[in-house]
Amino acid sequence: MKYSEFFIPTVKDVPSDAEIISHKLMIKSGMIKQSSAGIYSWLPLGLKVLKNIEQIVREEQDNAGANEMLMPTIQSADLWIKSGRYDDYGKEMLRINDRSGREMLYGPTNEELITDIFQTYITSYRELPKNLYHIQWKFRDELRPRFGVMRGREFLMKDNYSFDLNEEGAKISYNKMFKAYIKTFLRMGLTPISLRAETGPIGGNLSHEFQILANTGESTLYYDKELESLDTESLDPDKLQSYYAAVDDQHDENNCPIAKENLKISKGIEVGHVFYFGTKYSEKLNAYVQDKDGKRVAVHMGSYGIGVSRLVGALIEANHDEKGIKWPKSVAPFKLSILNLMPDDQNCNTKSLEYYSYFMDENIETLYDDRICSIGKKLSDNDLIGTPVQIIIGKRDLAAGIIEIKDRILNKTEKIKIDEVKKVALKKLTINAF
Ligand code: 5CA
Repeated sequence: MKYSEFFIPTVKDVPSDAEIISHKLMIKSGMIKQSSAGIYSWLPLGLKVLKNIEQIVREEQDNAGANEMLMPTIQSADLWIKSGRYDDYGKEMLRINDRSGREMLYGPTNEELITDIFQTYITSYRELPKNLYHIQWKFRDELRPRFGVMRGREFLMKDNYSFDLNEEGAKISYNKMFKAYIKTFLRMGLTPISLRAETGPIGGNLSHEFQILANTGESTLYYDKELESLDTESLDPDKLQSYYAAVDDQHDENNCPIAKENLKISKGIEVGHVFYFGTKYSEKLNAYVQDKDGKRVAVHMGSYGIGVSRLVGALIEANHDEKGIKWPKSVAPFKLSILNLMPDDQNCNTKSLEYYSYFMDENIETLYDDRICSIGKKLSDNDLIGTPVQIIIGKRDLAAGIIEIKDRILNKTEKIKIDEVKKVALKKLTINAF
């Protein structure tokens, strides 16, 4: 993509209600525009990141055997009346009447709808277990939408639902998702910390939340330092769940079960939440199957959420400096920027275009900064939007056979010989996943 053809409306000033760094940087870098409180338009750069995150979430769901589908955003009130949550949800639920006066709502989550779909088609234990998910916009009329996309009213969530014959099976499904979540966040270069959690309006008696570490996070986490050094190859959910981890209001210094030298204290942001709630919805919504003995039993269910749009903000909270965003490679909107510092110079143009077509052919998403603007603006814009690897082509260096390569994550620039540029850049783009 040529920068001159791309729509990146970077701005200098941010509105005063942008309190936290990710919100400020998303507005500054032209990723989002607020439409009304807690509701945003995703501009091209923001959408690219959202889609990259969504794709990692999708791949790990698919790897764990979940089936992707798509349920509507607008639901009928009927099922919610049956489950008893139509009243419980209160003002957080956006209620709508259609032209015939039927009560509808903008889904805040999908336990009811999915249970109804399940019970329509599945009647035998032989068809279990099943795990279905979708990535769809949700609406919760939060009292205080704030922190940009981190606590929106409209937000993108991946939510899935597991169906098993009994508690034992449900725990296996729960642990499969647990593992998929850790893998998902590790692939984004994040450090996930899993904690036992309250079930809230979703219900049930087993629940974990997943926080990612970020110095600017809202929660304070106390946890066993082992949780920081996970090996993707040998993840054991039962073992992970046995480590100590607590948020500040659960942690009691005098009753902490682990030694002080093993305890870490860091700030975190909740990005995922998983629940096992037994037969709470299946009984009310008639999701029964026949077991081996021909007996009708209510299925055991779990639900699992990842805040896909919240992750965009959370990733920025975990990866930024005073110049802007430092995207991990796996989610970066562009992996590589080519900065042509002298677009009116024939040599700079020829070299830039050569690299641009080379890296595009290598399937590397590249932003070619061909704009006629000051060198300072070019450097600062590419740092702001956080491209992890940047090739900087200047007239004088080029004449001396030299080109600069910048590693935005380490904030290091090196001058290298022209004939090594492709090799060095490719290496930087492919070593470690992030
Ligand atoms: N039905 C369950 C799991 S599928 C559920 O709704 N769980 S939840 O309420 O904990 O939400 C799941 C995830 O969605 C949260 O961990 C969070 O990352 C994200 N989320 C929740 N509320 C918001 C919000 N207002 N803005 C942005 N993301 C949100």
